[in-house]
Amino acid sequence: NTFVLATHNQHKIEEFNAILGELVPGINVIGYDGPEPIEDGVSFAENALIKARAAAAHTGLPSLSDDSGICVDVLGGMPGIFSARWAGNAKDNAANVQLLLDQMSDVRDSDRGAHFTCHIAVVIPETQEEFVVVGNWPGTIAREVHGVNGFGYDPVFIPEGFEVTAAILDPAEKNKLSHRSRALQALADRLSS
Ligand code: ITT
Repeated sequence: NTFVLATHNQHKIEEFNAILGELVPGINVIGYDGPEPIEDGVSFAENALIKARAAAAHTGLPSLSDDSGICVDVLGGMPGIFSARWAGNAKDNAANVQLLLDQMSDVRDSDRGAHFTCHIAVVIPETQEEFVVVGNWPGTIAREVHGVNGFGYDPVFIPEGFEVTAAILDPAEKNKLSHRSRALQALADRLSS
């Protein structure tokens, strides 16, 4: 029941642990600091598989990965798989968020729809089994940043049914509703069947 989680994003690790602990009792998720593969897939699913396969090959253990991002309707689904490096540099999240706000500055309220997506790949070396589960979280893009919780685009994402951004929500509340929690729910269903 031990899985390697192939991510270098500490926020994802924290959310995985918070969500999975409640969902799949007894599951043990350990970190992975092996080489980072080049994510040159053309879809979230491909990139998730690239990361999980690399961790499985490196460790020989059942491996999980999370490829996620924000897809904005009026931008044809972008930033999408480029979410982590939308402004060119993966380390500069503030620049990514600001660029998105700038691109949306003339977009009216009714056209600001978006969703977060999370694709989780599972690779089990022993059985050569591979699959991908998906979770989406619909909402809209705010006009300015609000809140300090979460990470990434949370300060500009207003989840459907709310009037505040995901970065204002309590982390426990985000973890009940988010794309990551929906994908992990699908994973739990799959693992228990
Ligand atoms: P790993 O590849 O090491 O897992 P990464 O951060 O580079 O980490 P991705 O390529 O999947 O991962 O990029 C995901 C980006 O999408 C992330 O950096 C955020 O900008 C955004 N994102 C994903 N989930 C998010 C969430 O729950 N809240 C806010 N932004 C999120």
